[in-house]
Amino acid sequence: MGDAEDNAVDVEVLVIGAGVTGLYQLYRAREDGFSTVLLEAGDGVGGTWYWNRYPEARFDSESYTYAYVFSKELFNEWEWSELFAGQPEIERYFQRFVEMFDLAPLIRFGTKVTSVEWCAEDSTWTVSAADGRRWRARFVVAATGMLSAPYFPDVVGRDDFTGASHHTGLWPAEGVDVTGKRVAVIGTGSSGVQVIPPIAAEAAELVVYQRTPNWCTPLNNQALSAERQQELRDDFEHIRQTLNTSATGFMVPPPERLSSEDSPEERQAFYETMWNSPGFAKLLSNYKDLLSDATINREWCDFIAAKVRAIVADPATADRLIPTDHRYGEKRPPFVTGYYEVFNEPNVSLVSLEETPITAITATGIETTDGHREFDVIVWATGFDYGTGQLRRLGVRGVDGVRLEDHWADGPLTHLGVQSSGFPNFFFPGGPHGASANVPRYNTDQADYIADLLVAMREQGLDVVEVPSDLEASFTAMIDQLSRHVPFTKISYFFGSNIPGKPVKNLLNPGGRPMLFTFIDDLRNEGYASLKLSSSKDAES
Ligand code: N01
Repeated sequence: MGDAEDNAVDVEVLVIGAGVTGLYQLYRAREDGFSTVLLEAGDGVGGTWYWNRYPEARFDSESYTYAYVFSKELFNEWEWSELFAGQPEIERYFQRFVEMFDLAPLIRFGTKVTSVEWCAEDSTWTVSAADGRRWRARFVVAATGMLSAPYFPDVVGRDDFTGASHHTGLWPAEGVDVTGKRVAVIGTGSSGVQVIPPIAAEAAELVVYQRTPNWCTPLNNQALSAERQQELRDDFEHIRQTLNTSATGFMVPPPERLSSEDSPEERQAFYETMWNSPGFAKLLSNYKDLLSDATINREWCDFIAAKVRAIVADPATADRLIPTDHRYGEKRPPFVTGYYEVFNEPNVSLVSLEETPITAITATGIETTDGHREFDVIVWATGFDYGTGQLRRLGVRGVDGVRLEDHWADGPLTHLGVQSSGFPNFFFPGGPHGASANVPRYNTDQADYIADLLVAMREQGLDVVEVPSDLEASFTAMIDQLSRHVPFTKISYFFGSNIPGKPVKNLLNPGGRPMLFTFIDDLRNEGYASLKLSSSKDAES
């Protein structure tokens, strides 16, 4: 690589982001013998589990299905205390991973990347941080996360509020004291419905500002006993095999029955079993035709609605908590613990923003068309600029200075959800056209693909990989084509529709893991011939 007269540090593989994907990519790069460094804006590891440290932030994938499974030693050593672990335990897990594999010397914390610029002369990327440090990297892997650019609605007066104001995705490390305070939570997605019960338990008054409700069902968390821990260890090879190969990346058994195989009474009993099952089982182990048969989906929704009405004492509040704009599975369903129950507490009330929209945030509170209320704390549980949010803000400038955000002006264009044309040697596992599966499983599939590709190139004496534009076009067209048949509808943030002005395009790969595996296998078998591989020495000569 070129001279370091500009004080840039030379490195072969530069990873951005110390979340589940970036840490694994760093590990692979080091194991594969590349010089490598990881730049992280925060002061600790965990990515989404570093930033989302609000009370009761926790997994809704079973803990051991989210964890790394490449290392039996780590799997055996780590004891998850709960089926769905909470944020502090998850953060500790990633710290232990870094410690066990001695990755800390390779991580630069407090390093906010501000630009990533391609230099055609020597086929390297110059990566700059906010404090002026620079690196010159052969390969850049931007593992910046899909839920990492917090979204604040553009509400009049948002900055005028003089009390404490926090987004769930940027929760302060020192916590937020809500004891005896008047608190507003805006937003009732997965984050909102997790943070509402613990706040309700501490606050003098909690007002939940809900735009539209979700189909929430119980998480059904439980402690993992010593016996269960041992069973998991004994079952490691099976767990690893299933998590590495299954379509969903979960251990949850797939659906067994069509709804038509059961009588109406049997279906109600089955729904009760589903209601009492852990996490995503309600989606993944439900009737085979749950998402394809509108009548059955309605029946399951009616079952949930009846549960809500049985839990929530005030019928008008219960009605407001029951969705009317989407069926089950058309948006990513949240899983809850004691959520509906809090609306029976005297200090908790619900405001429907469909009935009385917010008109302004003031210095002292929130004004809706129904009047003004004063608060000490406002919690913004208003979600994220999914998939492309962080990548579009990274200052990526490819061949001829083309900006990634311009290349994606009408929606992301990708190959395998890991590369874009005109951005050689730039990868974004966990970015757009990514996981419709258990996220760490899908993202580490992509990280392995990238790592294997770099090794294969090195073996051939090559070090530059570009995606031909026709390959990117055909992959993106296939995503758009398959998107006509997905359960998630355009009101889901998976289509970007929660962000004003964002192109409404599917940000997931509807073909999921099976399709990803097929593409990767084909590329591997053909020696990556569909990609444009070359040597940086050719560019220099
Ligand atoms: O974000 P969301 P999230 N005025 O976009 C509302 C993962 N996650 O942070 O539905 C008022 O789902 C918006 O209303 P509406 C998980 O993948 C996992 O909660 O658009 N309200 C909605 O209620 C999840 O899906 C866990 O009508 C406004 C909320 O804000 C993803 O993160 C836990 C508004 C945003 O909900 C995102 O969840 C937490 C406005 N202008 C999160 N704009 C686990 O358990 C938006 N809203 C692992």
